[in-house]
Amino acid sequence: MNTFPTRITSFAALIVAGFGLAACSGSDAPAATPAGDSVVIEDGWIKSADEGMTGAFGMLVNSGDDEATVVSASTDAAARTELHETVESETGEMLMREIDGGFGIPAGSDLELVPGGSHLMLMELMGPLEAGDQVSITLTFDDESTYTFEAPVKDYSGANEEYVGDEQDDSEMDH
Ligand SMILES: [Cu+2]
Repeated sequence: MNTFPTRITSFAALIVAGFGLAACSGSDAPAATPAGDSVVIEDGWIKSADEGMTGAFGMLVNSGDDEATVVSASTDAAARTELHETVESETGEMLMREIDGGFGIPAGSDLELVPGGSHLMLMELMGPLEAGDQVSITLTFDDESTYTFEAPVKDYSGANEEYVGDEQDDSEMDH
């Protein structure tokens, strides 16, 4: 028995099916919106400072359908930028430290970066940041997308929490 014609037919059907899948995948299964396109900052600002380090604040708003997680941040104004949270020590002192796992912003919700709470920490400032200056900051998300915004520098007397890495535990700085 000769099955050759049958094999040809099924092989051709497979090819057609394969093309069909390829043609459909673009429209039927769109990739999730990058976090960097779903998140914006509202009322972003940076505390003025002559040197050393300072904080950046604002409301991160996520209009996307998925949780967005900020995993790192950078700016030309500082040698490095960390994501900080503020916690209360056993003695009731407010201390800030790098947050584990980044800043999570729930879908359709927001995360407030405020003095005394979570914030971006600009470390090793490249120069003085004076009220009225504009600083560009880029956030990177866990899906590797990015979002860059401009924030004004403002004078502010608070946000002086002690940094855990400063003197309490020098090993915190070695990363
Ligand atoms: Cu900090």
